[in-house]
Amino acid sequence: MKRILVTGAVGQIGSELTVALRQRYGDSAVVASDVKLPSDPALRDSGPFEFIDCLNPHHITRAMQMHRIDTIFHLAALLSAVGETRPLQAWQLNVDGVVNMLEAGRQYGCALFFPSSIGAFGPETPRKKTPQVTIQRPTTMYGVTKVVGELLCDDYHRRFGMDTRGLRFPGLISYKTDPGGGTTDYAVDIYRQAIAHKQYTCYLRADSRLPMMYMPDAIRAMIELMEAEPGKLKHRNAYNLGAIDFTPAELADSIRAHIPDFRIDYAVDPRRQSIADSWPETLDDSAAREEWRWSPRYSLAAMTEDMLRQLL
Ligand code: AKB
Repeated sequence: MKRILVTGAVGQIGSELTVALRQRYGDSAVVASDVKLPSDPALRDSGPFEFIDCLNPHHITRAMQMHRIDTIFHLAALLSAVGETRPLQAWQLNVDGVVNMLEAGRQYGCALFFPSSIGAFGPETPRKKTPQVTIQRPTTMYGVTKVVGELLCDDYHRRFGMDTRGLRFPGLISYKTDPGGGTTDYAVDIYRQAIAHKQYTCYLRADSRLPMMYMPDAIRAMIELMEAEPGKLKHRNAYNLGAIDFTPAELADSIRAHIPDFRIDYAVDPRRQSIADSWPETLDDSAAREEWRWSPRYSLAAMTEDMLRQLL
């Protein structure tokens, strides 16, 4: 990785990944891109920015040529809950956008990272210790687009030898940038509300167990996967990525260890609950552990301690 392009760089993952990549490879080597300008000075002032709408191939090829890009982190996408309210837009951005990036990457000889998700699984998938290779029949448009993205990345690797790699992310938790329109977003909101009001009303049931991950682990996973020796990667698109799993009740308990009078109430949103009910509870990530030595660092207690310290 010498000249890197990050799409969706202003989003939840992109804003932290871009800064981490700049620290590792040099500020000028990492081009941030999005359809909105960055406001966070750490991102805005640390390196180049290009306006790229991933649905416009001219925007992409112009930036690829100008910056002689060799690696793409394609993060621009719509998340699950918002994807259910705007399914056509989710298909366009999440599938047509990937096709455009793959085509540009193929033409310019780039490696490409694709973020899949636990949303690529569905109600027929085994929910506990979900295997790496298993039934993938999601019941959300978001999930459909993630399965298509995984398959497209496989196809470009098989057909053109393109170096495509991907991860199936669990719910991601960070204190820097809020997620937007996901089913797992409660696990970010809860910390802010705990600090501001000592109370949070959760839209998922108390016992809804989902796989989750603290953002520093997710950023490290992306960089480690893209730096891994290609010959060792059998699955490529896309690796199950495990770290922690918890229910809203367990997350509230971990917050109570620091804010004893924190209270959680429940007002279940049937739309987001039914998405959560169709996703895995825990993941088998042995392929990632074996093929590129994945190992998460943050437990629930360590994440909660850090989140509260950073937000206070
Ligand atoms: C979402 O909730 O849509 C995302 C995801 C798990 O892919 N956080």
